[in-house]
Amino acid sequence: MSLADTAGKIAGMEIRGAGRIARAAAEALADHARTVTAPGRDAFVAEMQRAGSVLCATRPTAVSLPNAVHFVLHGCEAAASAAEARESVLSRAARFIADSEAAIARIAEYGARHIPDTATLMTHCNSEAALACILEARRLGKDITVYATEVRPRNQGLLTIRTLNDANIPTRYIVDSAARSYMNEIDLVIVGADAITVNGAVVNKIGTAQVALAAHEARTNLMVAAETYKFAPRTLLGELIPIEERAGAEVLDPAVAASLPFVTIRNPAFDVTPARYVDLIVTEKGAIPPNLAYIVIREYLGWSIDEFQKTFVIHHQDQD
Ligand code: RI2
Repeated sequence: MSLADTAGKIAGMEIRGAGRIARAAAEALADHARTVTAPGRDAFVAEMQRAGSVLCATRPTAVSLPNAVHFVLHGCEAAASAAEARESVLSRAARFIADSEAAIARIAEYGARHIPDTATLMTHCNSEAALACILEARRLGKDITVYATEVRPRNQGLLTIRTLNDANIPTRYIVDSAARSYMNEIDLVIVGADAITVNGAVVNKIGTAQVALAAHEARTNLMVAAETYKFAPRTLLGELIPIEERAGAEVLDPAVAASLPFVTIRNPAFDVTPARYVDLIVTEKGAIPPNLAYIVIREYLGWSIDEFQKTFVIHHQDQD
């Protein structure tokens, strides 16, 4: 698939889910490296960096996207020739994709351990990582029932209930606003993440923060399933994760909207759940409490505060 095709499909959410868009970006960079005809090393590297920027610009919130691009292009600049740079891109893209798939399997294994033998769960949106934990728990013979939300406006809940149904898991499909009404019946909420900040705040599908607040109030635990490449190094010095706002037409028919000149539609795709409402983050390296997010950024993504202080201006904001 061409770079423009992949970028268009990610922007239009034909390819969606933070992990899937990261793998699609890695694959697009590899395809681009195979086909690009830049004259010489410098031109090749510049073209690959341009391609990386095009992909990163498609969806601003999921940090898996820039992390994947950073991983695949890392070392490209140090290559002695265009051929060497191309080889580096191809092998790192293949490694990212394989590692990402292996990470999901590991998260499933670790996450399932935190699901009780008999449990009523709630999930919001359609997270590959969160569902992997639920499916693994079921595979282990646990007695699971899942409440899955609808997820307005894109209805990703439909994808979730199909997957759960195919696994013969009893599922209750509810509108987003019913989350609190059922929370007292829920043993554990499991969601994915598009980004996790250094202070352990979780950026995920719009509505996650409300579900988390309801869970907190009902004393129900909330577990986040997220690969380490969902952690956001740029938040080390206080930089905020941008929240993507999508077209109003996803929420309201444009013809209806046009008849309401005083009404403006707001359609943020994500919200931020503060770390204090998150009990556990399950990564492929193990489960951590949210306040250990910095360790993941330092140990597994290889970013230290020193490196950042050399690169970025220090901000003094906190995302939470
Ligand atoms: P996995 C999705 O974003 C949802 O917010 C989901 O919770 C998150 O990515 C993580 O998904 P969208 O693309 O990577 O539907 O766990 O906006 O699949």
